[in-house]
Amino acid sequence: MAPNDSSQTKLPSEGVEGAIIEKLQTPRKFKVVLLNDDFTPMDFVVMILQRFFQKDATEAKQIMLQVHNEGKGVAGIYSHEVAEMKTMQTNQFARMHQYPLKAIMEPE
Ligand code: TYC
Repeated sequence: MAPNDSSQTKLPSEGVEGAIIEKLQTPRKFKVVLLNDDFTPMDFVVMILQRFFQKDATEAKQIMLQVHNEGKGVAGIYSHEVAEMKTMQTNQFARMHQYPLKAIMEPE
């Protein structure tokens, strides 16, 4: 074979190696999950969902009620960087208002 013959070289997207490379390069998504508590007012949670997660009033209320009734609910799904920012904004804003509301990140 000539030194530079690439006819047998697999492209990164081919074969097992390609599948592994593709998997390694796939950016993971993260859920921002709101947790229920007994003290944070419902309207405050709805406001958070509108302000930080761009939900309209109807969807924000649905998500809030799901958290209230089932213990947790997904506020949104984002890249790691964006999910981290929204989680921190939510927790900081809740703390600033002295409510125990907590947001956590979970791999999708
Ligand atoms: N359970 C709260 C109440 O009854 C409302 C609430 C909803 C709190 C969602 C937190 O993430 C939450 N006032």
